[in-house]
Amino acid sequence: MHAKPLAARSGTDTHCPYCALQCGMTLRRADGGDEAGGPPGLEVAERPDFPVNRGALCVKGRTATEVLAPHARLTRPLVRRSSSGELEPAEWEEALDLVAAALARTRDEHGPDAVGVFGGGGLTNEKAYALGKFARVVLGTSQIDYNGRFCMSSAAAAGTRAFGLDRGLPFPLEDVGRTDCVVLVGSNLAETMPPALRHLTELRERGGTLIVVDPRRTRTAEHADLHLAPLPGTDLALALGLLHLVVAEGGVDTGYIEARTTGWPEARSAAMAHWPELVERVTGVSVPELRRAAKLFSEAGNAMVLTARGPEQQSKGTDTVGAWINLCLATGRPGRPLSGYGCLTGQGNGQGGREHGQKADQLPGYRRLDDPAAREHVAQVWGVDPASLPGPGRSAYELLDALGGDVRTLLLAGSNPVVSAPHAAHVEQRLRSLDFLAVCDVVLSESARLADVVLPVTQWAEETGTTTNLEGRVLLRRKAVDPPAGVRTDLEVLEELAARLGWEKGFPAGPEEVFDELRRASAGGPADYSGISYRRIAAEDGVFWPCPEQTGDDGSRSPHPGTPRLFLDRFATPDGRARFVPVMHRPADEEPDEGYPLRLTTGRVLSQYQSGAQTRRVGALNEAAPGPFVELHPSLAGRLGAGEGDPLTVVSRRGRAVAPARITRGIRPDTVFMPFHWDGDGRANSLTNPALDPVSRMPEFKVCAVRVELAGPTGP
Ligand SMILES: Nc1nc2c(c(=O)[nH]1)N[C@H]1C(S)=C(S)[C@@H](COP(=O)(O)OP(=O)(O)OC[C@H]3O[C@@H](n4cnc5c(=O)[nH]c(N)nc54)[C@H](O)[C@@H]3O)O[C@H]1N2
Ligand SMILES: Nc1nc2c(c(=O)[nH]1)N[C@H]1C(S)=C(S)[C@@H](COP(=O)(O)OP(=O)(O)OC[C@H]3O[C@@H](n4cnc5c(=O)[nH]c(N)nc54)[C@H](O)[C@@H]3O)O[C@H]1N2
Ligand code: SF4
Ligand SMILES: [Mo]
Repeated sequence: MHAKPLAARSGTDTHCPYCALQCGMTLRRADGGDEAGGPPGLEVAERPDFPVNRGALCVKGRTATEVLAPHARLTRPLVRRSSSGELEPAEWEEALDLVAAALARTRDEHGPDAVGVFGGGGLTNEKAYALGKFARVVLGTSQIDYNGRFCMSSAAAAGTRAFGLDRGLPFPLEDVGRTDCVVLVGSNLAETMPPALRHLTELRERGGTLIVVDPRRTRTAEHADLHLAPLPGTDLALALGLLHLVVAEGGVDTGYIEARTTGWPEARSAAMAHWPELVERVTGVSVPELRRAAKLFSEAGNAMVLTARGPEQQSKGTDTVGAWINLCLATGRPGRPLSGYGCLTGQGNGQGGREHGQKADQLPGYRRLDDPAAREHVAQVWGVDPASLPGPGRSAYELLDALGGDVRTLLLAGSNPVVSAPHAAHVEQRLRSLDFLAVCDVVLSESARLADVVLPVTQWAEETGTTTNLEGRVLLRRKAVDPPAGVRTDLEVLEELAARLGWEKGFPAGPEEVFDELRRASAGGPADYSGISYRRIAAEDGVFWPCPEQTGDDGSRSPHPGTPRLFLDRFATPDGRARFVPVMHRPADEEPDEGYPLRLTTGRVLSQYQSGAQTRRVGALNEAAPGPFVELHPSLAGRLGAGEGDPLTVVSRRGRAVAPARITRGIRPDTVFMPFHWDGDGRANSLTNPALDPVSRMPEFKVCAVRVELAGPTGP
């Protein structure tokens, strides 16, 4: 059965299903029907008026409608029947009954904490909110977390520690083009957010300076005035070394420090212990390069540091981001126009997905689950006793690690951990050891293949919902096409399960109705959405949170304008001052040794998205990026006797992976890189280290010790 577009010739304005840029696009009925590559009759058109991408789209966005096509996706529930052991098509009633029965059985036999829920930062705000509420009030479990823990949690923790509030960018992306110096730390946005490159081009055309910090000479680094290539896992030392030099050369903004911060003496002492020569030894970045970077940054009129997964996905990610924030504070950047620190969040709703309660320690509105006032407020919106709400649960990797132990049944929606979790072979085995696994997905992902029941859900263009992009701008994704018969929305699935589990208060399944409840639940919290409505988002092309609902003394309501720029008057700490946190460099959890002499780092390529569950189903994307590879320097390739394309075996303490060599001078000779988008022999996460950051519980995806060998002709 073919999807039927709702869109008229003029089209439906909406946003891309993939990354945190949430590029604006228009979905239109195509005259050519199938020729557009999507479901018959739907094509992606530019939407130049949306300010974030100004019409530009990357290849993933342009081909996104292909995943809507019936052959690419699930259109019927699947059930594993004991007779065959295989997943077989089933009716919705049977599938939902089986899931509800398994959830109830585990809860009754082992207690509510034996039921786990795992969500995703790609889910809309409405879904993330409903999933968190479902876990806390219907199941009564504390065991919920989500893949955002693997994404930006270290930056979130550091931002909260320093500024009292975490919003990816505290300013609109357009400000990046108008500042004077940008330091991009561990972001390859030329591949991961290509339209954002426009803002960097604008910066350089205006005479501004771009500094890129990345162990590889990436497509992004090629645009830089200065490229620093530290050893993976040493950004903390690098940032401290730069701060040392700024202090030594008199670049500190003492007036700002006195007026707007606390804790400088301790942070200063910590930085002064990191001499440039020491930092050169630790990072491999030369003292002259360090000096040049420190000078460019401290002498620029306005300046920004933007971090992404490079420095964050480390077992010291929180302190590492903290060190970059200290550099910004010492030079008087945050809370000043066209200046400051920001994190480039990753997933489509990477920002909103971390605000509304699918995180282990959190209630909607970015409230803390261990805050009595927050519990009181949210319990009142949900119509339950605050004492009935569970406490904080485990972080994502810890939850996956507990599967088959004290967590016996899992509901998974919006993630594919068999490919994307660290130490993936272990995670796969944990998933297999569950009493029951239920997966909601749009495709039969590698994780869904392990399920007892798979529930096929609608996607992106087939449903309405809100996402919050990397700027904290709340956006409306509009429905443009009817879903195929046989799929339901995640919200409908939760409503049905809640009813079967005896929840009598009703579980709203209409997105706007859920959003209205979310607004009330978020009111008064750090991420206050109460003044935002679907109507307003549509009229204003997005509204920045916090946006409280304003009521005058006479009861009259005036709309709050939203908050594009945070911290201009005060920070969100109790005393309004930003906090310096003293941090010291420490090694990676696993440093190279004789048996594992190299560092492996991992990341992304332009044409695949995350675990590849969606993009590996799109022809043009597979042609551009058909499979995994091991990037290595010619000198290392020479030592191994490896030529371009030769199969290499990469071995870590957790496992091995095999992929062809890709030889390039753009990587350090002591480091190899693998993208993580594939399952099977070339799965990068067979190798990665699940060592966790003590504060954010982020795993160390960006550095582990490996050895590399030429794979024999008969394979590993
Ligand atoms: N094409 C594509 N785009 C995406 C995604 C995708 O899967 N594919 N995913 C989206 C998501 S969820 C996210 S989180 C973002 C991620 O966006 P990015 O953070 O830009 O992506 P990565 O490739 O993971 O990492 C960025 C860079 O960090 C470098 N790096 C590795 N180790 C270190 C280190 O120790 N220090 C420093 N400074 N750098 C290091 C890598 O060489 C890499 O070039 O992309 C989003 N956009
Ligand atoms: N080695 C290594 N590993 C990494 C990283 C790295 O840099 N290196 N990066 C980490 C990061 S930053 C991230 S964000 C994770 C991401 O990794 P995953 O969590 O695996 O993310 P996706 O591949 O986007 O998985 C999303 C799944 O949800 C499905 N889906 C999409 N939309 C919906 C929806 O609306 N409802 C439901 N129910 N399902 C939906 C998709 O089809 C897909 O199967 O990977 C992490 N893993
Ligand atoms: S940059 Fe991100 S949001 Fe924009 S089109 Fe590409 S994947 Fe979609
Ligand atoms: Mo991410």
